[in-house]
Amino acid sequence: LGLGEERAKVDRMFGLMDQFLKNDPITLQNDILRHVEYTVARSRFSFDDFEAYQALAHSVRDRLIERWHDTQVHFKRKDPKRIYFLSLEYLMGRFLSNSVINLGIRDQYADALSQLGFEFEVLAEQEGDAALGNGGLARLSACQIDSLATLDYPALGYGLRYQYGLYRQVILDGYQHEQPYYWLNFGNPWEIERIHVTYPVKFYGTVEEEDFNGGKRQVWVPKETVEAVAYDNPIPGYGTRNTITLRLWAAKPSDQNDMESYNTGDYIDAVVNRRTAETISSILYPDDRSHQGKELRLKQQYFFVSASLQDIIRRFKDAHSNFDDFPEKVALQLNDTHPSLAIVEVMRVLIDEEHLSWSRAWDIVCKIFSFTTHTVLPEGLEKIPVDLLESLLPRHLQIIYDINFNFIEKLKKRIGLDYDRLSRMSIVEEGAAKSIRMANLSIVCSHTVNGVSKIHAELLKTRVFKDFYELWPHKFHYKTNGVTQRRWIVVSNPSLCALISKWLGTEAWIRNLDLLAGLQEYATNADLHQEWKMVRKVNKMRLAEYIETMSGVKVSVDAMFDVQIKRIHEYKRQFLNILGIIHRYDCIKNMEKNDRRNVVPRVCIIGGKAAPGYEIAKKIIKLCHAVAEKINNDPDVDDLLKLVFIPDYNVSVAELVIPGADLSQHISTAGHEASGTGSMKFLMNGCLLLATADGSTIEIIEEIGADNMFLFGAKVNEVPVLREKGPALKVPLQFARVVRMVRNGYFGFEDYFKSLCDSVEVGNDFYLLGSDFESYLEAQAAADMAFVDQEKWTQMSILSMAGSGRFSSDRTIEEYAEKTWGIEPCRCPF
Ligand code: F58
Repeated sequence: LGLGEERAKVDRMFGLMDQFLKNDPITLQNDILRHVEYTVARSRFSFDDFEAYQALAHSVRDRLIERWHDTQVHFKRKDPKRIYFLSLEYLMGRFLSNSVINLGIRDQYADALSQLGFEFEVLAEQEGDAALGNGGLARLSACQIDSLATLDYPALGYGLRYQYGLYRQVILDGYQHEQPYYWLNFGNPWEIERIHVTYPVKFYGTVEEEDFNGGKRQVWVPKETVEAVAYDNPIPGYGTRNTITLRLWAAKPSDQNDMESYNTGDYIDAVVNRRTAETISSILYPDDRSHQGKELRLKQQYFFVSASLQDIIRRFKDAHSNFDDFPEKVALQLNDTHPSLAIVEVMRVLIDEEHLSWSRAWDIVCKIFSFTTHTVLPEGLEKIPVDLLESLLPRHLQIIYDINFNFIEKLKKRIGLDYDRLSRMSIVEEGAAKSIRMANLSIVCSHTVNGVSKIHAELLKTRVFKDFYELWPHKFHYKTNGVTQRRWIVVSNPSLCALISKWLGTEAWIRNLDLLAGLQEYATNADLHQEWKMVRKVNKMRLAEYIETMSGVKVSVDAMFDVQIKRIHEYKRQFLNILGIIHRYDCIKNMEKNDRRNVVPRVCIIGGKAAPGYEIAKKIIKLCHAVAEKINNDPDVDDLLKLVFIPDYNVSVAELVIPGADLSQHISTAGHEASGTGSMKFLMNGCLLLATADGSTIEIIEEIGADNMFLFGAKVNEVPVLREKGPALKVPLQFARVVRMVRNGYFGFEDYFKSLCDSVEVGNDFYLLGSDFESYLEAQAAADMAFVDQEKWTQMSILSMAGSGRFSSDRTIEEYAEKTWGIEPCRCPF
């Protein structure tokens, strides 16, 4: 469009804005009641909280849809280069509060509801979490999608619409049990089913050779087809009209399979078989530790990749006819290796379906993919057994072999016949069970490999992907993770949000977190201190109430709330935390009554899920309960020490716990946590950190200074040296004592805890709990000392929050956009 025409069109749209939904209390109330009556189909004179929530959600959704349509129309007209974010996991949590806050209509809704006799907060509690992921990687995707929308980037997130989200953790007698989380049971008002956006996804079959243009070519003759149906979740940005799409695919049976079945006449079997198609997108793999060489998992990955790419290519072809333009319009981000079959699928589509030459297709592939890895451990890297791939995706296996052949041939020319190195770098791992190394495939075919923190990038370059770094140093980068302040302050801590805006005199920090630094100058201001403590106290009271409801334990809000919430893992060292608590308990027990007056009261809070098959992690949960049982019922310690385990930790539990924490623990063995993002959420809520120099903590130290946190433990480079020492490693007496208490049955269940105790015995203590124990206790003692001086503590707390600006996912996404994806904002004009 010419400039004049553009202007005219925008003016006309402005004129039409009269027709957009209004946000005054009367309109909102009418809308909610209309949805009660016509969408929820309840009488508007009689409906309960859940029905009110459903109606409320639908009225918010209407407003989301308006903006979402405008955004899609705008993107289509502008045709900018888009970023397609491919992730098999998203931990979105609840949508309601986040949506109304990003739309800027939370207060209007709260008013409208109160006039109807409902409280916004109470209705918000009715919503179940969208838990379509395991841990940090999945929550990071959710934060990044919020930033992509807020910063007006032309982005689309793709994922899978699992019917069973992350399992529910139920604790019985202190043991974890997993219950299926069929989260769609109560309907999902936040998604829009696109029955007309469907694509066939094919599996199995054979590769045949056929004549083509006077030569030969390979064609895949697949055997089974499943239909992918799009479910769109509008994601609103904050302070912008832009509302982008999170498109999740669900598997449905395809009519294309049915001809044969009818011929056999076995109608019932045919219909029953159709249902197996749906299993592809039915369940989220619950392991956050290792990759499973299972057929269903591979099917999920390809189903996701194939549907997303058909969608992306269709959109490209709507406006372009030459694939050489593809890299100008499309950037594909691989969130870990889980979607990396996309690389192979693009090659297949371009060569087999679009009839491009190998070299043209390869040229395109090398320009469009960027890959981010979220792990440190070589054993965390995904491998797919060749025999699985051969039966499910035979043509893809051929293409992988061809990519590898070309790569190895080139590599030989660069490095000569160093067979050890060649075999380490090969995409194909030879051996009894041949497999495909998905990380190697991703590195070879991506233009950029990103780590998620500074130290992570160092470890990638010097250890995990050393060979590749030496070959292609230019490919390796890092973008330190961040989290969205919209969810982690504005939604979850409204009173802190109001305080920050008041003291900064602006709400601009919600889109530019660096502005928090403006609070540094008030770090010793007495008025701010008073307001700060009030806010913190209210949040602690809310958390104390929750603890009492969940565990029956009454806790004092004057105690220090000390929190460790994250997936349970040996490397995250929840066991170290529990052994520290046992030590504290033991010390109190052995004190003179008078001395107990000097003890700083603590409420230790632990929460997190263990992967269903991860025995040691499950034992850690049981130990936590066994120790809690003893301590919480011991009149000797009374309010000086309490231990509570918060069951079924998820995003909405985190929203409640984080604002109420005084101290939080991020205590992985150095060199194991790629980044860690929980620490950033605590930091921006003014919680102090007790941490090892691992992952993003190292950069947090750069921002807020070591004086404002409690650091301990071996450094990354010391860890291998300590491990080398093996049985000669020095371990403090207190450590041996507390482990012995567990081993000897002081907390009961000695047989059950035996293997847990064995895992930290000298010579066996891979995660170095013993050698870090002394400095851990020192850091804990320093935290106690600081807590006694409440003014000092408050100052540290303000400085923590004020120094958290760098850890906004907005900063991370801007770095990706500029340095990796080459995309520009594309803002809706009104
Ligand atoms: C996490 N990885 C990292 N993986 O552990 C954490 O340090 C980092 O902050 C976060 O990513 C975001 O970058 C992680 O959560 C998984 O959950 C995988 C899921 C699939 C199986 C293997 C683990």
